[in-house]
Amino acid sequence: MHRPLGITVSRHILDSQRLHPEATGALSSLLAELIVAAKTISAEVNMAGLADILGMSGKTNIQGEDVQKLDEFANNTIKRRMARSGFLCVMTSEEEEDIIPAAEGYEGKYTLAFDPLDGSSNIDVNVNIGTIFSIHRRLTPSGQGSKEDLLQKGREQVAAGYIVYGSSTMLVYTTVEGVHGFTLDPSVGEFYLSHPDIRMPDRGKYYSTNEGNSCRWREPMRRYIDFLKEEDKESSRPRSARYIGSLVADFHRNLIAGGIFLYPGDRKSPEGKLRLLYEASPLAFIAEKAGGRAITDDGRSILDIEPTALHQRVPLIIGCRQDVDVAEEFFAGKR
Ligand code: AHM
Ligand code: MG
Repeated sequence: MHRPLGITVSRHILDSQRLHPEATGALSSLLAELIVAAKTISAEVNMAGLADILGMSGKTNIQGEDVQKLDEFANNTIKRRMARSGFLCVMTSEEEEDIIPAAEGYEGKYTLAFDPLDGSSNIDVNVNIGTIFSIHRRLTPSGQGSKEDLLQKGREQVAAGYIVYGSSTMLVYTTVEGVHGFTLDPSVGEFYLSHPDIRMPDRGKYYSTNEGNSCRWREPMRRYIDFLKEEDKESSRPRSARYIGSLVADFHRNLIAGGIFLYPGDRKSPEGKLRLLYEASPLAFIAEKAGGRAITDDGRSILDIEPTALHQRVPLIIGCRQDVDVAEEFFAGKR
């Protein structure tokens, strides 16, 4: 088969680095290590379901290795690889209560917040899941990093991205130079540039929210969703509902095809469900770089929130700019 000469993600990262003569290459190398972890997770995700068949009683596989749950596998893969990458001082993961310091002697100048496998309810049922990451420059001067290094505003991110394990595996990342998407060719084991310079449409076709929670929603959310379902040709309503229940997959669809995702606070969970540091903040960074917006249900910009805890939750409204603007008016009581 003839394969076109594609731009690999490593080539792309190095080319972006060239635009910054002052860059040391540490961020590029960090991303390269993270991408190896992502490919390892992708391979394991593709084997999901076979583990029980190939393994003995689900505990060990035919190589005699322990069969781990996928989210545990993803967490260990990123944590172990990145702790010795030499580019990080500290990490935080959705799967770990405390900070994860870099291995002694391997401390570097960046921090990493990650959700190893997001969309946990979809893991065992062969529906799209993803990995999300957020990178900041450290604040403390040297040695192993601390919580303080991780509790930084989203606006200060130096890079953010996600990997969606879908009908194919895709990586989407941004540094300062726009948002770019890469698709994994599993036969070569390389991510190739497939979606250069992604821009979100100004207005979308879809809305994504868990309507099963509507009995707990506050008034503005109910009214906004009702509004999206009304018929009005000029404003492209009614909108279509699409909800996978994996933030990465729902966000990815809205990024490419256009839409809005909402997980507001409600009567049961005033702060919503999603986590600021490794879910909302990196996706907000990507959304803004692609021309979209991300706010809370009281109109604060997600990227300007000062985090106070590693696993803090935040109400999230994210998507196409005009759609978020209209939602904001509803939540502010202006409509
Ligand atoms: P998780 O981190 O346990 O996977 O939870 C986060 C997920 C998101 O991917 C998704 O947007 C949301 O939870 C779905 O929640 P719900 O099942 O309440 O609709
Ligand atoms: Mg998650």
